[in-house]
Amino acid sequence: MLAAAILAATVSQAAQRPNIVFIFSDDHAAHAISAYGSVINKTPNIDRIAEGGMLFRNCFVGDSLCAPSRATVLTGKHSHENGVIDNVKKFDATQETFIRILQKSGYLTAIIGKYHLKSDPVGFDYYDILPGQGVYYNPDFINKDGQYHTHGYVTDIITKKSLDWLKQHRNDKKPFMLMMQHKAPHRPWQPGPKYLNLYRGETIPEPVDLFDDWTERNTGAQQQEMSVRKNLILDYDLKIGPAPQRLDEQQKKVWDAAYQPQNEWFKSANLKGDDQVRYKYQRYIKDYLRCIASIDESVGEVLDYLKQSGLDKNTIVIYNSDQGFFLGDYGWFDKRWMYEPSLRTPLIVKWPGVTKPGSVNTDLVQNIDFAETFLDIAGAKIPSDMQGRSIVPLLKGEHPTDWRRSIYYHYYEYPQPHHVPPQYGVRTDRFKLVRYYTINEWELFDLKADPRERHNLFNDSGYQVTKDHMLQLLEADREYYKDDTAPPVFGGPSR
Ligand code: SGN
Ligand code: CA
Repeated sequence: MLAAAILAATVSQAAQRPNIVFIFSDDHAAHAISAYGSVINKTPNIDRIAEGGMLFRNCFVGDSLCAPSRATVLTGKHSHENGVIDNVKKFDATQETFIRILQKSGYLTAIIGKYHLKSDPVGFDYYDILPGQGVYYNPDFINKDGQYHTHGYVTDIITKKSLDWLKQHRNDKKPFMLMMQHKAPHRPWQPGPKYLNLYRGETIPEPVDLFDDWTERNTGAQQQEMSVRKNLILDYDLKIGPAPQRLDEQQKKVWDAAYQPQNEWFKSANLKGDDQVRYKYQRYIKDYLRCIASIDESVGEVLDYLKQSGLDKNTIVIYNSDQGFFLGDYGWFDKRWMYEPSLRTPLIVKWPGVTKPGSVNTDLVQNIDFAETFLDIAGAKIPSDMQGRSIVPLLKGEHPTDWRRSIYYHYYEYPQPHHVPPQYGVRTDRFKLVRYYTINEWELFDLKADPRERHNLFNDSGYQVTKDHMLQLLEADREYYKDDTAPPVFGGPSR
């Protein structure tokens, strides 16, 4: 009798557990989402998630790079703990992940799209992933039967696969977690046929520091290879050259019709110096935003399907990216730095009946929190060695008084690609301290007074107290997260 009652309770509890659709894009900076106040594009469908849910203004990554971020999402641990400190290392899939626990606790689990962790996905009932970085046109995929070829545009294909999977499982008894992971808007920013002419004839606003010469920054910033001026490749990045070989005849025709006239113009214009930088920025940013237009359309299709099927009532929808990106900010493309444009990542969560529609949270949240959050949502036990904290209370509108006061960051990959110096640091709601430990240089910023991080206050005597406090905080965070993979803050090379 009692056993039957317990079983009934468990079953009804299980029946109430929400589904989760985690939409994860690649390199989509928050400042290219209109809900975050983008001045360069509109994302009406991503904005719908924010209108119905909660937008996190201060969500950051622990290591602004693809594979490290993905390993962190799965494990709830910083790079040094999960082993994926760069895009070269293979993820050790024998370690514990939230998805394995979710699966064991009765969730149906699936991943579709970019995985990028080198080892086979573990903990997924279903997977259909791009090999490595994947490609935009006519991509290969890998499922349990092996690698196979597809035809079409990658964002559309991932969307169709995801919708098919949802349709197939909409009536299952088990709750599900679908990780829908896009390639876009990653380099080389190849737009889909439908959006190749978006923004034609328009001028996208330039960031204020497109012409940054980095003289006010650390010496590593002068040696990077990610500048709009010098490092964007004409044919590969800016499409000033023949159409990519992967395209079929029809796709080539549409591509050439879009790019050839401008390419002719560019050849005859003979632009020099800053004029050429401006032109490169326009070509770069328009293609990046065109890729996002496809993502936004995809989000709309998923939201529409959830609504139409009735799944929306008990499905949490999350929009996030593996890191931010420089959109000409500081004169750059790419990511990696602890600077704001690449440190921040969009996080928008719509949880029916829980998140207040149109709400905004400003607490310091990090991608080490996601695994714990998913487990909390599922009512599963959170392993004690996961390093983040569930944001479920924040989603409910609460602000725990003991919430973290700082986030920790550590980037490793050097020198290829892009020559960004290894760095670790700490950020509070107002200040940021970064150490480039291989060149032993430091930066301290007051983000309130200097949001574009141009004025290094590390040697400013007026900020001595802040500096000491931030140094203590950095050491404390390194200890708390057990990171001994770089020189210590105190007692290492001199400051
Ligand atoms: C590729 C890109 C880089 C990019 C990395 C990492 N070059 O190597 O520009 O920084 O991916 O991106 S490309 O010529 O291959 O496009 S990540 O998102 O996977 O970390
Ligand atoms: Ca990425």
